[in-house]
Amino acid sequence: MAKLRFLVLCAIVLGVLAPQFSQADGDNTFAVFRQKSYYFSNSFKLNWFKAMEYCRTRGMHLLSVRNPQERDAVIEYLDSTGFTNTHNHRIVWISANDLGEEGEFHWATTGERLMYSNWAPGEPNNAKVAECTFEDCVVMEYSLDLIVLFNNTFDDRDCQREYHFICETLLE
Ligand SMILES: [Ca+2]
Ligand SMILES: [Ca+2]
Repeated sequence: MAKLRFLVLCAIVLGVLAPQFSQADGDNTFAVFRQKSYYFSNSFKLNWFKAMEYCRTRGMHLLSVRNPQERDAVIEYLDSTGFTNTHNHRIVWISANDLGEEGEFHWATTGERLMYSNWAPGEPNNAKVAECTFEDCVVMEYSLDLIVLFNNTFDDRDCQREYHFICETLLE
């Protein structure tokens, strides 16, 4: 009986401590902000399709940035990861694309048309990538380079190129 009580006590103590351990393990690529959870692939890059798949394997979705509030929230999250302090340049895949119809951008993970105009100057330009291949997937770009500044603006890019990416949980 004493042993059982000890086991129950251990289970309670572990249950209380577990969330603190998971926060303290240094994995700040996953965090909850403004009721959304985000995941930032800060250590590896994938093409747009594989980024979509990767997010789904985590039960999440590739990021959609549908308005200034969602943009602010994800910037706040990215700043909290420390990545901004150590990198002057950051490009991440987001779910916007015009794969279905040229020039008609939609958020893959919500199906909504892209209404938020956050394009970098001159974008989207549907640049030619190769014979019969043009830019159809969208990144959000941040750059402090002295020549060109990008303040988390959108740009269409070649879907096969590999970039970091952000997953999120969508609000109900
Ligand atoms: Ca295009
Ligand atoms: Ca472009």
